[in-house]
Amino acid sequence: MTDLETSMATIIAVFQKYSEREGDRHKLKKSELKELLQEELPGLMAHVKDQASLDSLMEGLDTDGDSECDFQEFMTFISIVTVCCHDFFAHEDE
Ligand SMILES: [Ca+2]
Ligand SMILES: [Ca+2]
Repeated sequence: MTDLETSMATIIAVFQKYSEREGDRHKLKKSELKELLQEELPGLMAHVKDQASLDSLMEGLDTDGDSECDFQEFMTFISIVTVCCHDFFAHEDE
C-alpha cells in the first residue's frame, strides 16, 4: 500500500479499535471517544483538560445529535485537526 492508503487504513483501524468496545460497534460513545482522544491524541488532549471542554467537543462533533460519534463525524473532526496542523507547520516555514 502507498503511504496515503496506509494512513486511511490506519484511521479506520483506530476508529474501530475504540468504537467496538461498548454499545454500537460502529459508533463512539462519549467514553470511547474520550479514551481514543487520550490514547491517540495526547497532545491535543493537553488542551482539553476539563469535562466541560470534552462535553463541548463531543457536542460539536455530534452533528446528527444522537450522542454518539459515527465514522463520518469522526472524519470531519480528524480533517479539521489535520488542517489545523497543516496550517501550523505551513506558517512555521515563513
Ligand atoms: Ca461503541
Ligand atoms: Ca452522531
